[in-house]
Amino acid sequence: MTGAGISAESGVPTFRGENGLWRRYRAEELATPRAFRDNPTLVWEWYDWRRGLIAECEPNAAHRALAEMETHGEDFTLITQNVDGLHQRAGSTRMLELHGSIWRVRCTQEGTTWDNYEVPLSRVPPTCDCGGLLRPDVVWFGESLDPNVLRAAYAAAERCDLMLVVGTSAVVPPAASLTSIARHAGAYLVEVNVQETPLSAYADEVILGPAAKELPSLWARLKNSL
Ligand code: BJW
Repeated sequence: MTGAGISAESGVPTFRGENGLWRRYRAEELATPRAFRDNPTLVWEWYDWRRGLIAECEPNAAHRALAEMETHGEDFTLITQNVDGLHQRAGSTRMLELHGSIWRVRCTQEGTTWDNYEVPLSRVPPTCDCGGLLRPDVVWFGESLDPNVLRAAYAAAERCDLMLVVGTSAVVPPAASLTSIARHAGAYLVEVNVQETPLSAYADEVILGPAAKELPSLWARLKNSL
């Protein structure tokens, strides 16, 4: 399971901590249905800016290590909280995007979704052919996750032998609960993070260091034992 920290070395800011500011704003201020209702232009300007920033970033060695891992395991699932699309660009396919994708839009009238890679957007806020306002197809604070995606993530957590938890502060529900589900089901839990988190106390191993360095060396060790 991955969080924003895995993309930090690609140049994508994380959400929390010292560098957790996205252009003057905190995610809690703009990643909400209320912020969108009050000022869709401001929210879209923020997303347009983030899309531009992410478009300039490349997947790093940690994304690539996970993409390689999936080609070796019989039952491998990559659960990511990230919306940046860097895992796919590194080659991952067996993945669940818990919080959606910044590269998908959803019509607020019709509920239809489609990919949109336009950077910068030609019109802010963007609208659908039906006239409805479009929104980013991401999960904002207080919104529900896609039940199918969440169900698949719970199932993967319940049956896993090994869970790697990489670059997440492990504080946002329900993603944070997946680690305890895996642990109670008997999985071996390894955390990779530059600092300790609430998860560290009950992880079987905590590897303190940057993901782009630690994950490839962990994978090299695992691969040798396969
Ligand atoms: C490195 C590193 C390096 C740095 N190497 N490590 C009312 C309240 C609550 C829930 C509901 C509600 N009404 C309805 C609900 C429903 C509920 C739900 O779905 N329930 C199901 C069971 C059906 N919905 C939710 O639970 C929503 N959650 C929610 O509202 O929570 C409230 C809450 C928040 C916090 C605390 C307590 C309560 C769904 C979650 C929606 C999350 N959305 C966001 C925005 C996505 C869209 C966007 O990006 O624009 O998702 S918030 C933000 O946090 C983003 C992230 O995916 C998520 C997690 O953050 P992450 O990835 O952990 O990043 P950081 O920055 O926190 O941490 C980075 C870590 O990396 C740090 O530890 C660093 O040390 C480390 N790091 N560099 C390794 N180089």
